[in-house]
Amino acid sequence: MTITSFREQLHSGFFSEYEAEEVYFDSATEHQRLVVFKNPKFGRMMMLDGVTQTTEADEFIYHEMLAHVPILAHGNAKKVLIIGGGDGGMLREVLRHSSIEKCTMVEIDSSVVELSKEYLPNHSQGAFVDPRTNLVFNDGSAFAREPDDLYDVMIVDSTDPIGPGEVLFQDTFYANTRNCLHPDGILVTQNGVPFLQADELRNSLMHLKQFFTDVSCYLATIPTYVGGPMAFGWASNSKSHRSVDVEILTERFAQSGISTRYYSPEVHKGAFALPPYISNLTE
Ligand code: AG3
Repeated sequence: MTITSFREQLHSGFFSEYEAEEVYFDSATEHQRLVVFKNPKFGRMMMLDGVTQTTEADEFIYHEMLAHVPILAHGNAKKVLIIGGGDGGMLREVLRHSSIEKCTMVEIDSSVVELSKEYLPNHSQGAFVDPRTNLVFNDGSAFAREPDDLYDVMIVDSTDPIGPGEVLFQDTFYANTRNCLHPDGILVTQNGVPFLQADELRNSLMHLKQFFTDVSCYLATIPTYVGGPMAFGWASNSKSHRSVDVEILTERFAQSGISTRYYSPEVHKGAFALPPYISNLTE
């Protein structure tokens, strides 16, 4: 009996390979090769151009940490902008805050949204039909040049800097993120696994420092983004957002009424503690 499997192609020199009990979709979209299959450990999972994007089992870690950390650090966010995020998991977590009045999501590949609705419905859990959702199909870098509004929090839920996601790691895009944000807004970005992708983080933060006064990163460990903790870029012109006390976060979190499986005010604070091999990349 042959076992079907998919091998991740992200890093050179070693590979993660996932057994596929069932393959739901495997074809090229207008922008990339998209695969959805079921793995015995991680449940349904999606790969784009040979890179694991999201799995049913561990998506909560990534989505909770990219949504709740900036929203609760801000404390008064009403409008959130997501760049990418086609599976709808980020939209779901953002909209769990009843204080959010509008969430714009800008996805380049409409097939990712359509196929995620069909095969990964637990990611969006109805978020696409929430009246607060403003779904735009466009290139995130083009949108950031002329945004429709000013946002309190901007979340870059992108692929890695290869293929369609590459422009989202470049200087022009980072400069334009300021067009999208209120002066006290917060930008967070998916910035790879620094143990294996050190240059990616170093470059992103270096660019961001030209445009924001407070730039750093925070961490979370997501099992299928292999190689150690993942780094999320953090940029703001308001230093106080990164140093909010745990007591205040606890109050805001309780107020939100949200229950989480990874995020907690203590985890939020701790996520900004960086081991030297990572803090060196932020200097
Ligand atoms: N997109 C981020 C995938 C990054 C994978 N990178 C890596 N393993 N270095 C996730 C989309 C979820 N909404």
